[in-house]
Amino acid sequence: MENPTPPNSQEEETATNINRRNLLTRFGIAGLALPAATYGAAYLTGSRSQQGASLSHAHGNHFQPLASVKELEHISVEGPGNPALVIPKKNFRPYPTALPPVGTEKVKTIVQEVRSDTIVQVTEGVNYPGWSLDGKIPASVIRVRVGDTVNYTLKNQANQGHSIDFHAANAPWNKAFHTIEPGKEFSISWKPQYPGVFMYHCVTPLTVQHVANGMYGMTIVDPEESLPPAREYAIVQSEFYFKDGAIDYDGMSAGTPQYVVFNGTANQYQNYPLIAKAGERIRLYVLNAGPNLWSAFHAIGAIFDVVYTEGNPRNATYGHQVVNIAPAGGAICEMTLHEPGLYPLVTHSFAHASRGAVAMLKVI
Ligand SMILES: [Cu+2]
Repeated sequence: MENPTPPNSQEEETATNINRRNLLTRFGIAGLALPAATYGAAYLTGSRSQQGASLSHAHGNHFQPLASVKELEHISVEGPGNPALVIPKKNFRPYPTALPPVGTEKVKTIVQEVRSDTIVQVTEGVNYPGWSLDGKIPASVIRVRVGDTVNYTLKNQANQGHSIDFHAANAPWNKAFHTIEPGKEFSISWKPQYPGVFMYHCVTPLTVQHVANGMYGMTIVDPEESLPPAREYAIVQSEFYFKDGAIDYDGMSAGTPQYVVFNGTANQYQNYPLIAKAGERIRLYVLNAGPNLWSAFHAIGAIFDVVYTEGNPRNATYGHQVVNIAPAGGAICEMTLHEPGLYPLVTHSFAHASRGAVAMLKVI
């Protein structure tokens, strides 16, 4: 597959990241890469074999075996997304949607570095001057398990104060989520108690500005006993307020974005569809980072046979045509599709979908 520039222009990208991407590309699985280096080295090294293991590991499930990575070649497709917002394949690399395995370590050590110089390519010719928690927008998926100990450090390399707010943690705001001045760092240790799909973000005032500028990511807390294997993808819906080449602060306050996107870039998965094999279990981890709009998450041509509200398996409901996800809300949406074809994923608030929140799911 092509290996052009990353979706978020990350000039500060480390040699480790670049080498790792080359390695993954060589094995043809760059699209399945753990997005970024914020997990410790233990997460990065061996992730290829762990990925394979996570896809084939049996938990007594009755689902059809999952397709191998090699079968999932990226293919361009025509789709219902606004054609004006579809980025050509040339010089673009989609934000990875596949997930890191949760890992067996009981202690998860995570270090993130705040940046104020993270450019995200929202669509062709629109480069948003964002802020980020780890050099990418959205920030990397953090995946832990109930009962783990999470040792997290935030280093503020930006030129103003920032902070961290883990929705997956029980921690007092005034102690855990206070603003860290430039050049300083802050560490917090917490234990996930509830499984789910949670938001983490900067909470420094004006928070709408810090979130709209890109300071958010998804935390997945796996239950103590893993869910059965599935083709897993992560999707973060969010908004960008950018008009005439400048940040639209009025729109930010009014909640009228120019772009509504999945994983930072409008319609990027039209050229790089998410792939699943007919008959295999598809599990979508969905977070609505907002900061302002609701998501009416829907798969065109498909019904989610089970949805775990907030990503907690105890919140199972069945047969969803649409999933209502509030700003900061999360969900796990599962389905098994038996007929090959295209199943676009959208927010069914079509005014927002037409601003970029369309992803193509291709069943082969
Ligand atoms: Cu911030």
